[in-house]
Amino acid sequence: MELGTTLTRFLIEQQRKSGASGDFTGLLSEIATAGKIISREVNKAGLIDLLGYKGKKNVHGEDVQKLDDFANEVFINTLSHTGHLIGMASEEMEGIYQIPENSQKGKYVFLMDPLDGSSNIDVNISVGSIFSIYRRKSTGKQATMEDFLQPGRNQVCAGYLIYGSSTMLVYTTGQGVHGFTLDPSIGVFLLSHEMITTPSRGKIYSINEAYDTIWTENIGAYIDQAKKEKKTARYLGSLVADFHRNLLKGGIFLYPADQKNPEGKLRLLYEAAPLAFVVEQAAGRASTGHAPLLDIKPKEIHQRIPLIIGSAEDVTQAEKCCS
Ligand code: AHM
Ligand code: MG
Repeated sequence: MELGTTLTRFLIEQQRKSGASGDFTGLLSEIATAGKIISREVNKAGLIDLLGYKGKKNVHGEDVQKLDDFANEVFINTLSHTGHLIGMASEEMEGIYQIPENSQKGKYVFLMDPLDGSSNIDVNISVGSIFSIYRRKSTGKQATMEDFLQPGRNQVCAGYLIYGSSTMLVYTTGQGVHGFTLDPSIGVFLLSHEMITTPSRGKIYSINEAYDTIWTENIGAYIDQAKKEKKTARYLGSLVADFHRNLLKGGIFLYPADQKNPEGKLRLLYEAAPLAFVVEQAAGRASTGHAPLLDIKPKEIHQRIPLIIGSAEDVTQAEKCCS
């Protein structure tokens, strides 16, 4: 479709072509709305001392929410009334959020990391929101754990918003990966990247090398190979930004297990699985080092997992160092 097409028109066209019910059109439109609201607040974060964030008081002496709590609430308020969801889960909430009694319910569950990398906001580094949608398994009046504890392979939609030098929405419903850039002058997402494919081999490796003495896998062997191949290191410590750059340019991102975090640091359901679905749809790969990430059946909603993700050949090479 023509670059510059609005997200709304793109979604309607996709719905028409696939004969779908319109659930995703509704959900993705509201995800885009949430993204615009969060983007607006993230952009104001430089005024931190004036407006006061992070649970502090603002200049008017009012309590102000942390931005990640704010983002969480924005997604809940925006999506819980769409009629498409039965429940939600978030990195910011301990348990499941049930769609309220008085709201219409639907057949999907929504999972999110509402504001990943939020410690980077104060220093003006890009951050993002990651989301994932599954069809529910249970049939009762409320969502159950079973609805959320599904392998990533069952995702029906996943993506992220990146709040960077521009704000972008990148998503997949299993028919390729599409990217939209927010035109702030009209407040509309426009198609900027249709059918993203990631190079099969990249120049970039992204890892927090400060932990090399405590990695539990032989990731060091892979990093040595990467250096011999004259790859270059890029690591922001903001997953969405590191992932997005590597997706477009080609590269590999690794957050392995270490002695401090024997399961790794990143969350399977809110971070790893959604990005794994995106990367596979873009012809890349995602792995735990031992198994395809999307095959992992979660045991609990906040489970952590080691993540190796990016260009297909690079991920395969890194996996060999774990075997
Ligand atoms: P968060 O969910 O507390 O924001 O932490 C996740 C972030 C990711 O964005 C990033 O990839 C990772 O933590 C960086 O961790 P480290 O500082 O250990 O390298
Ligand atoms: Mg996070």
